[in-house]
Amino acid sequence: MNPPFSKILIANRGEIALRIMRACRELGIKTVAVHSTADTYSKHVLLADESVCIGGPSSKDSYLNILSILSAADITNTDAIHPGVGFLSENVDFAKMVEDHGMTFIGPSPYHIQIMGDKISAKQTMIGLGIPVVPGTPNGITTEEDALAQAQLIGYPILIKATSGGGGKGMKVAHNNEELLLNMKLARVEAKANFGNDGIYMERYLKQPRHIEVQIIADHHGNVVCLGERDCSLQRRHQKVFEEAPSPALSSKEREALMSTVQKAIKKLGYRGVGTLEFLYENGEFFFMEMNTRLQVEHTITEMITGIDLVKEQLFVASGRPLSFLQDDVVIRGHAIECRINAEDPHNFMPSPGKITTYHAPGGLGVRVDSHVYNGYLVPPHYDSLVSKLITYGVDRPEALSIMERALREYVIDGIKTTIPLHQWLLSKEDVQTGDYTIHWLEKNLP
Ligand code: MV4
Repeated sequence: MNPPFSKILIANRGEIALRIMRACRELGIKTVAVHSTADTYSKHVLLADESVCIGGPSSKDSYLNILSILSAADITNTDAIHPGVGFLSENVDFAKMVEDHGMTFIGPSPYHIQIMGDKISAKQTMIGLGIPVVPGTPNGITTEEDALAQAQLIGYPILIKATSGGGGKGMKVAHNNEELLLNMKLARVEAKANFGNDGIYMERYLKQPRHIEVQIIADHHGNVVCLGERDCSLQRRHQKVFEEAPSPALSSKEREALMSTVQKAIKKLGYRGVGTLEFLYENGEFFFMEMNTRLQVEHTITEMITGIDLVKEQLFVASGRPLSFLQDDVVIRGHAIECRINAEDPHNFMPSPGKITTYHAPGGLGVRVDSHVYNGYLVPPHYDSLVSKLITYGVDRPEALSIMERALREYVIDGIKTTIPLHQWLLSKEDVQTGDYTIHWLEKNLP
């Protein structure tokens, strides 16, 4: 098969840059790494065919520096840019500029990134497509009178969210009118400070939901395939810690209904590329919250249970090639778990950058380690602290869990503190072993 591109630039760093590079190598695509001065000895730079230093350690000087990245793509003559996760991956202006420069942006159209970037237009779009959403204000809230009137319709408790938000920033709960008026002001200030936009909206606050997200992939020919769900409820301060697929909370009937609804909706949307729909799930009901228009860190567990290489397929669809499989070809088999291992103190979550003095990764059947670190690697202090994704796959959930316990025990990362002990503690808890947890479990149960 001909490679979908000759050469692509990967506008990212760390494990995800390496993950994308691996798919490129297997497909015969040449790779260009860009890096900051803090990442000169990073594995994604060492393994790329070419590399360009694009700026100083701070992300805004390098991985967020659009002009430097476009210049690097220009001088290396690349066909396409893969934005990875985070950084510029959901930046409409970047996607447009890449295309204006005659290259392919490996992601959805700027139009779809834009619609989903605004949480109100995302919800309205989903309502129009027949997806159930969290009950709330159909538009942003304007005046205090407007807010009070809409709050009566929704009913307390209410959650105030930022229109341009995501990641939980600027969210405030209100239990009554007084709290609503006060928290509206605070939410606006926080939204303005974080997103440069003080738009806010309200939703009914769900008290004990799970976070369940659905993976889709679509090509330029109208084919949309849903690849099942992931349960990402175990989070701390809106940072995912432990993810699993499929969700232990869903029956196969619920899963099939959800997948079919999502598949039909995304087909109507005319979306292309990979994407994830985030839902809250409570008492047997799903409520759409947000859509991520990019590859996600936890895409790996979907790959394990479907056998589909999401990055290769993402490259194929970006090049215009039709998907090589249809919905009926997708078989969800077995169970996969991902533990995110961060360079952090497992007790207080303080970052722990520094030199890795000893490194031994686990292996064996059912173990996958996606990591850019190695013996002697210096974890820089400037970026997020993810150092490794430890993924296990088993025929069923108990097997995936037991392989994870064994793999965590084998894993040696010395010289820095890591969250390996946190995961060992997590796996020892009965609620985790039985799958009985909501989005609040981790923060409530941390020692
Ligand atoms: C909610 C919610 C309860 N009710 N919306 C947090 C991040 C942002 N993307 C949405 N979030 C939430 N939205 C309603 N109407 C609870 C959360 C939430 C949460 C969601 C997923 C995973 C972890 C969470 C932790 C705290 C709050």
